[in-house]
Amino acid sequence: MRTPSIYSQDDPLTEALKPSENETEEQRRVRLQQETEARLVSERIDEDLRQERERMRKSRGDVKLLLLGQAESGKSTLQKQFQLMYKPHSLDQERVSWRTVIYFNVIRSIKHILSTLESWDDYIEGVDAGPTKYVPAVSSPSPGPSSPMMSPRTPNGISSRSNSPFTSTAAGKSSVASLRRRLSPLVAADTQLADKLSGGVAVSGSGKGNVFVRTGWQARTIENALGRRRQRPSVDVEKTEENFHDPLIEEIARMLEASKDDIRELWAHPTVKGLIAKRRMKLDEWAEFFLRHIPRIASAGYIPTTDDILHARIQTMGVSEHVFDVTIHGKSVSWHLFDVGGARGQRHSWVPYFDDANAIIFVAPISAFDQYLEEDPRTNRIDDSLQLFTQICSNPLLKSVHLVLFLNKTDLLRAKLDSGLKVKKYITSFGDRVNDYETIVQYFRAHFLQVHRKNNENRRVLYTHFTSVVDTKATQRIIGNVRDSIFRGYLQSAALV
Ligand SMILES: Nc1nc2c(ncn2[C@@H]2O[C@H](COP(=O)(O)OP(=O)(O)O)[C@@H](O)[C@H]2O)c(=O)[nH]1
Ligand SMILES: [Mg+2]
Repeated sequence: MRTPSIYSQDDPLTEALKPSENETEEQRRVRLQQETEARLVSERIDEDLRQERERMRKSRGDVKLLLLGQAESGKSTLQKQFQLMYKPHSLDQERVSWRTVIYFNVIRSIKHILSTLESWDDYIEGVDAGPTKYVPAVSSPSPGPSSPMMSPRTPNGISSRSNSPFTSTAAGKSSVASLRRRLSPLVAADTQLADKLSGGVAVSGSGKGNVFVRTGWQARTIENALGRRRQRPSVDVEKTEENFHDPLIEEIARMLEASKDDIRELWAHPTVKGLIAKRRMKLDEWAEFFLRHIPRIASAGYIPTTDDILHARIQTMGVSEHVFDVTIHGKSVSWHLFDVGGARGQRHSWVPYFDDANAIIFVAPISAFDQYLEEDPRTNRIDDSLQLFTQICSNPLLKSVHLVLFLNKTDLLRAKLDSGLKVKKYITSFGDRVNDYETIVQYFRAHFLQVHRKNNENRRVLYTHFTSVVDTKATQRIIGNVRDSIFRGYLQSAALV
């Protein structure tokens, strides 16, 4: 018996699909099976198209929220807080893949400490040879022209023999040398880890030697590892993350466990502590967090906690979209959160998203008054944030967008002030104001408000929050607040339709 529905007189494939005159029973069975499969594929395509049309239709009423700000301002961390609040299970699914990033953060930090110590070794030798040698402050920016908005200052390397942070030079050097030797296999794994995370993609137009990930890297990290394992027929793989084992990551986990005491010793080393205290060694902000927790992170069977994930650092490439269903007053609306790459070379990719954005959260790290852009070491970070904020406020495409400003990293600002840092040293226009937290945050806030006021044709409101987006409880309260204010605007515009 034939199944006529699939054939048509007009269909050019009719001839090809028509059964031959003397079809055997086996041929007929194969043909029918192929026809069924073809029909299923066709139905699946139709269903995908229908869903896409439905998504397009529905998304007209969705909220589109952009997270903007310079690199390292806290955009991706804020995105994780949204995820934690509105889709917590998805963060659980990713938990294992964050281990790769955290190991990478740890190894990069160790590498940085060791290479900084190496330059200080040279310094000590240079001092021994004669006192005139110039010593650059390690990883501090080179002096350059000062910038227009807040008259920031670029620091110079200061050289002084009496400033040497070394307590016991000979003993210190020999213990560092043996730590370096023992930690070298771990440090060497850095390149492989970087390759794994970026999938071998090198990106230009951003900071030096950084590793980027694209949307969905968490799932791909898991799939790649599973894919490799599936090729080995003797291994029975269950596709759950709990059973996910990447050979490279497992090897690094073993090395970390074996090096736990060495890492702890390096981190507690008086030379390292001295260099950090005298600001001759500048570690990434997250480095300190992970090195402090090394006994836990370097233990066998380590699974990242939510706090670890919030502190993990990996640069975003391009724009990644995250969708959440947000319910308020019994009404559920889809929110599309767009997290962007913030380095200068990445900013052009934001523009296509400006057209139909409803809201922006601009994230500006106010702890960064003593820091400079990695992609342009002459530009003070606060000044860059102000310039960027000016561009956002004055962009005609964004003139009716709901605007929220997060003055972020307030916890790090407090820590810097506690350690004796003076804003005036980096931002001359701060002048002789009192160097305390409250005065400083209000001073920075006033500058952002001024930018907004000068670029506010539509007389829109600017909602400002002082934040530390690694603090879950406080951030979730603020997210609730932002949600309410966006919804008020959303309902007003819906009422006008
Ligand atoms: N202590 C502290 N760290 C933060 C804060 N916001 C972000 N970070 C850390 O700063 C690093 C860069 O943040 P990220 O969200 O990746 O910045 P992005 O480049 O803007 O996406 C990460 O290691 C974060 O954990 C904050 O408010 N306080
Ligand atoms: Mg990011």
